[in-house]
Amino acid sequence: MAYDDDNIFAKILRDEIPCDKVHETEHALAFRDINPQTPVHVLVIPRGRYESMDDFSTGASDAEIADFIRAVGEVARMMGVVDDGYRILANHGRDGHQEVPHLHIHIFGGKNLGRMIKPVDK
Ligand code: DGP
Repeated sequence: MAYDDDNIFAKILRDEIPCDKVHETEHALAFRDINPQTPVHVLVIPRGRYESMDDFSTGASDAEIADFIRAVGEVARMMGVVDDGYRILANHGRDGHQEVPHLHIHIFGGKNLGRMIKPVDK
């Protein structure tokens, strides 16, 4: 599927809509989620036009991947959640309930997050 240049995170990257920025690097941008699920809820996105981990993992350069992953770790340190713990999560596609078609890693923290995934009916 072609990348949608009108998705909300593409607009944030182009400064067409505002965000509560917490960190930026050459290849990544981090900002607070508009609808936080936990006391700390930050999204880290690559600057490149990648829909999800699928095309990012195949199409991004080593420099983009390294910078992006390092940015995730740096944001967790900046948010002060390393000692108590945090969770990272990236949704892909329909079953993953991905809403915004631009790769984003959620960083959740600031409270006990419970177990990873609720059991669901098969
Ligand atoms: P996902 O289901 O993984 O695609 O989650 C998308 C997240 O993006 C969701 O937690 C809400 C957040 N979000 C959606 N629109 C905006 C926006 O305009 N600004 C910010 N900061 N976050 C947004």
